Formats: sequence, C-alpha cells, structure tokens
Amino acid sequence: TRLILATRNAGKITELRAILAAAGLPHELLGAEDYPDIPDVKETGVTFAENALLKAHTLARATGLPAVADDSGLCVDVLGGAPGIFSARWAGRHGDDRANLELLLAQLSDIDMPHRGAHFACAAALALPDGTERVVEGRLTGTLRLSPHGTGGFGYDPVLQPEGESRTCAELSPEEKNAISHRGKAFRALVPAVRELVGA
Ligand code: ITT
Repeated sequence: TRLILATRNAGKITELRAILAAAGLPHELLGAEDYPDIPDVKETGVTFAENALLKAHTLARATGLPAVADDSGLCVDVLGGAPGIFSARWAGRHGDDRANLELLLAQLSDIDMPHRGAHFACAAALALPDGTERVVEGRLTGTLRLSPHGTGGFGYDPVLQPEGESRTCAELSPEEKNAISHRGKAFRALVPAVRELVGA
C-alpha cells in the first residue's frame, strides 16, 4: 500500500521517512513533490491539529491515496506561545528558517536563561479519501539558548535545548532527535491508526 506525505518541507520529509520506517510501516511513502499539480493548502486553522488535518484531507482528496500531514512549530513561554502555528513565517517569508531564528533571538535578547522555556509541538494527521481522519500530538520541552549551536536538523533546532540535554536539537544525531522529538512522538502515536485504517 502507498501513503502520501502531505508536506513540502524537506527537513520534515527526511525525519518522517526515518520515523515511519523505524516504526515498521511497510508502506511506500510518496512525497507531495510526486503530485506537483496540487494547489498549496491555505493553513486557515487556529491550531496545529486543524492545520494538519486540512493538509492531509486536501492531499487525500486530490490523489485518492491515504495522506499523512505534519503541522508543527515552536511555542515560547514568555511570548505567550508564539510563534506557534506561525513558526514557518514568523519573520515574514514562509520557510525562511534563518530569518525566523534571527528574529526570535532578537525578541528574546533581554530574557535570561531561567525564563527561556519553550516547546516544539507537532500534530500528526491521517486522512483517507473518504474523509476518515485521525490526529495526534507530540511535544518536546526545553530551553532556548542565547545563540545558535549545531548544524543538524532544520528551523529552530540550533536554539532549542531539550530538557535534560546539554546539546541543542541541531547537535543531536538524526536518530537521537527522532527518539525524543515532538514529531517522533506524534507519528509513532499515529502508527496504530495507519495500521487500522490503511492496513499492514
Ligand atoms: P508543510 O506545511 O509543507 O508541511 P511548513 O514548513 O510550512 O511545511 P509548518 O507550517 O508546520 O510547515 O511550519 C513548521 C515550522 O515550525 C518550520 O518551518 C520550523 O520553523 C518550525 N519547526 C517545526 N518542527 C521543527 C523542528 O523539528 N525543528 C525545528 N523547527 C521546527
């Protein structure tokens, strides 16, 4: 059976392929790039779960295949949970990871270490062409460092230091990050639903 990943974010695609393969899903994973004609999904939801479902339903309907989608972001305690669902376009241009990271560090420049708590959140959604849906969430809690460290991962990884770690997410190996990440937790929790609704 085939599953389509409803994301155009290269960092997510790499992680999702590894997470789902490690969880033993035998499905052939197609990327949204295999379906270039599909219109961009307007992320009009106000929660990660709503946006993940929007993306999964749009792709499932357009392709006739079961689709999984990820909506995720960084929620900063002293910013009242921002950037949250706006994490990908915090500095203005969608997907400009470097500008987003710079803006975040500038916004937190007056905030010292004990007050730099934050978490990554991920909603993992599965949608079938007939409209059946499932969605689950995962979190990774930590502290935001004062400057970027490491070259791995993507997005805000160079500044988020997971609780109990001395390294940032960008200093972890891909396997280490996936084992504890918001995305790893959410998609491993989605696997039983994929088995139940898609098979295998
Ligand atoms: P798709 O909608 O095509 O999946 P996107 O990048 O637009 O891709 P989102 O709207 O879910 O996806 O935005 C996610 C943003 O949150 C992403 O651009 C990063 O800035 C941040 N983010 C999410 N997961 C992350 C992670 O594991 N590490 C670092 N930053 C992350």
